[in-house]
Amino acid sequence: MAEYRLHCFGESGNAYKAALMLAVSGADWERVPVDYFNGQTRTPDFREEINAMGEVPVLEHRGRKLSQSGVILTYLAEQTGKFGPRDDDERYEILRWMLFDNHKFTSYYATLRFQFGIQKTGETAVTEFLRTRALSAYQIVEKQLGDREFLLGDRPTIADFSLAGYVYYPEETGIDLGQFPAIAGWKTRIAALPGWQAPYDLMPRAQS
Ligand SMILES: N[C@@H](CCC(=O)N[C@@H](CS)C(=O)NCC(=O)O)C(=O)O
Repeated sequence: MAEYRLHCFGESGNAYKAALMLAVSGADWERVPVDYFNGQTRTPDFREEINAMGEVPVLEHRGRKLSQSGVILTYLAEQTGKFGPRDDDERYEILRWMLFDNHKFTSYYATLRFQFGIQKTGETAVTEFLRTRALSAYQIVEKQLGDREFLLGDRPTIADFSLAGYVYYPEETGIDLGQFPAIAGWKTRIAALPGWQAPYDLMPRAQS
């Protein structure tokens, strides 16, 4: 058995955050596929045995079961000694960006992509609202990356992997990403890290 086991499915960008960290830090890990589209995360078994919150990612390591991508990224940085903070200021800065990501950058964009790009709802009042909120979060990240290679400066950290969760997915959101050149450059720099792979190459798709 591999050292780390990640419960995941390909369409989950939150799981991709953890998978990406495992990949670029060269960890020994394996995927445990979760059948999200047939309701596995909503079953009593999953909630009792894997995660009471009914979500992926879940990371298993040496008897621990961890959920929430921010917790998993923090844990992996500590375990591997890679991509973590170098001092307290960086620790708070990483936490700040990961909280912003979970609340605004990932959540609106991921929900928009799920509705518009996967469920194919077409344009609705909800997708319009989500796109407005996602665009606002993208503009904030665009500004942050305007004079930096990565979120904290000249080296990648787990904050970058958190915000990178959904940016490589191909599904349509109705957002023209061409208006965010700094984010495009940042994506290219992350994709150049040894071990980087795109989401559907790193994790099995739940939907065929
Ligand atoms: N804040 C959580 C979000 C996790 C999350 O939303 N996971 C989704 C997949 S991307 C999920 O498993 N949803 C299951 C469900 O809603 O039934 C994290 O960062 O890990």
